[in-house]
Amino acid sequence: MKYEKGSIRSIGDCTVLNNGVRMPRLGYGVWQVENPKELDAGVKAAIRHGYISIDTAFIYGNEAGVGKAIRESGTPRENLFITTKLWNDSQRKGYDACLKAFGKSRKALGIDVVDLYLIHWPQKGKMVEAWKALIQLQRDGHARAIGVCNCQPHHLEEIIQATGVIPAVNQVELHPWLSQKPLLAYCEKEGIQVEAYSPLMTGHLGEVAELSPIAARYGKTPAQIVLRWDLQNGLVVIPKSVHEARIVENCSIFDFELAEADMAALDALNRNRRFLPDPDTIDF
Ligand code: 1BO
Repeated sequence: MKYEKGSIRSIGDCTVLNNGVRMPRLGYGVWQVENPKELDAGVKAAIRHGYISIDTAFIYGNEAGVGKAIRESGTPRENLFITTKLWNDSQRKGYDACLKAFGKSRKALGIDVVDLYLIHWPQKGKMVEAWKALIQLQRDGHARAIGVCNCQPHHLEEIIQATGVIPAVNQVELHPWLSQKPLLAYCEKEGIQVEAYSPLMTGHLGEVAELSPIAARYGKTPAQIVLRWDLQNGLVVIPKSVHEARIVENCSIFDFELAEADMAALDALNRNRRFLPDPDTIDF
């Protein structure tokens, strides 16, 4: 999706997925938030500061905590956008196990309908059956939108060719050192929304020296520059932090716009460097 100058001005701004569902462009990610008190405080702070979208997964072990925090937040469920993900062992066990795994996640979250359900990692030879299960979940009204994570074009081709159903979202590791431009071009052509996880490079952002002068010129932090770069690249992005000040910092990105030259400068930082495993060589 091409960025239109002047667009994306508020935390409530959404992208429209390929099935018409609206998904907030900024979300709050809870990967590695294992401490229940930090999770509770983090989710509630995020909602208090205007985040609408919360991204969890079965494997994070915190779906129940997310569910509790959103119920206690006072924000009506229908005003929030909740994503969770199918873990690999269920995918490997096949179609019925995938349906069962979804039931478990939904129960843990304590919600009837999941806004977005994603296959967490491609598992060789197993993804088509899992994708069929997700299609059924969506047809039955249990998930408003369905998608995948960590997919390269060949993974996407496999499930699209087998089912004719195009994922709404592909959530991938994406940051200045891994800009995934060929994947973005493929997804744009197919109408798949790309969602960036680990946008702040799992704590390595400070190593990107080029960001500081750009941040100083805008009166922003390097993290805010990167998150704004994601938005202007047409991405959905889900930064994580358990610190309220950081949660606020990460959503204070709607009052400025990166110039084209700065977008290009960030695009040029790519090193094809992953901090997470390569989906084509994972062994879990
Ligand atoms: C193993 C989990 C990676 C981020 O979702």
